[in-house]
Amino acid sequence: MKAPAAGSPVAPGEIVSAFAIPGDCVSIVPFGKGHINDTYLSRWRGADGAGPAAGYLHQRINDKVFRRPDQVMENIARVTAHLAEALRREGLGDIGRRTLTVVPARSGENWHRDRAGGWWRTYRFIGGTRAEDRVESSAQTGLLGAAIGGFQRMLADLPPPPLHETIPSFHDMRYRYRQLDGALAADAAGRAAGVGAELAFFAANRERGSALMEGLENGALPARICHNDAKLNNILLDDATGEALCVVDLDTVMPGTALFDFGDLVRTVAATAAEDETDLARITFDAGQYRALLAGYLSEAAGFLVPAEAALLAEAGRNLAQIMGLRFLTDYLAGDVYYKTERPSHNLDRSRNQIALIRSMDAVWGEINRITMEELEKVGL
Ligand code: ADP
Ligand code: GN1
Ligand code: MG
Repeated sequence: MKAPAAGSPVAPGEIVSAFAIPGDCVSIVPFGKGHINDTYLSRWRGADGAGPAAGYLHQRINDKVFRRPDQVMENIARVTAHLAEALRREGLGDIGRRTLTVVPARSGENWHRDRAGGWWRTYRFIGGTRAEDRVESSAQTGLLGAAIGGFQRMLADLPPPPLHETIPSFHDMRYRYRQLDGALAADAAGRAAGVGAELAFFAANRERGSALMEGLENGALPARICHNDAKLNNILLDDATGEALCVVDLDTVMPGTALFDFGDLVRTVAATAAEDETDLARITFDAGQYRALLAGYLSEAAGFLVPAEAALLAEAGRNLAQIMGLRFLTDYLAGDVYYKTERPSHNLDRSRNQIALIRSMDAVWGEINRITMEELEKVGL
């Protein structure tokens, strides 16, 4: 077989046999809407050809984003084993659908490198589920909060050593502002002239965005293992019940503040439109959803949150929306080098969307605080 040209990616069909999967591969198709990795679903039939074909999910890990994919996989192997053990202890059935299962490569590693140097991993595909960009019903919302609260709770006793920091300074607002400054100065895609209003918004809000990181740095907020990408479409919903079933996309599980995860949930679940909705009039903050989400989160997290964390719960959603808005704008200025995009304005649309959401939260800030106090009081915090 001819070696691929430098930089050209190896197709998934070529790597699936490197993983310890029984039977014959009958199909491979691109899958999902993640912004970072290349994801494929394969189907396999056993030797007798009987029964439904088993599914596996293969991902080419984005090694521009994750500089040490081996460390990412070391983290994920530890985290998934620990979660499976915790779920077993809690007597929950169907563990293989409630947490990811890594399928090792035949080499014994939990990753495989292709002949072009690409990094691959495989999970069991969790069938009968879907990932959504918008919450479907308020009945779902509390369970989404509980899924992330439970994820944090179950990982609180992960034994040492600490997890690798797979992306340094990931939610550090000041670092994200410096990246925006750099992208603006370079103006690599010649787009700076068109983003004056967005730059003005972020400049005006530069200071208030630092509360979470400052709390982590001065020790007021405890460092906990958290997901760090706890948005709605990283939680699989059960097709049969619509309930939150499994938290996926574990690449960024590492120490942070629990508020990063709650904030990511708030900006994606309590928003009335998807993250890339372009009709800004449709993007508002839904206070009822926020209350249900918070109540669900607290049903798991009230037992471990300290008062300093409780005091910043209301701030978390605004904060994470600000980080995302900044990062989308930075990538737009840089020429769409980080996130996957479907149109030239996609990152700008996403940034404007997050700004609209922050504005909508600001408009009901008093109500957000009141709801937060009421829900905290109910759980004695
Ligand atoms: P990215 O890092 O690019 O966002 P994800 O790990 O989030 O990639 O995977 C992309 C999508 O694939 C997820 O949003 C989810 O819809 C789906 N997915 C991920 N892992 C599984 C799995 N084991 N079973 C079923 N669906 C999955
Ligand atoms: C990326 O991989 P995905 O699509 O689940 C990003 C998150 C952003 C998110 C915005 C490693 O998440 O930080 O919040 O896009 N992940 C990484 O949708 O940068
Ligand atoms: Mg994802």
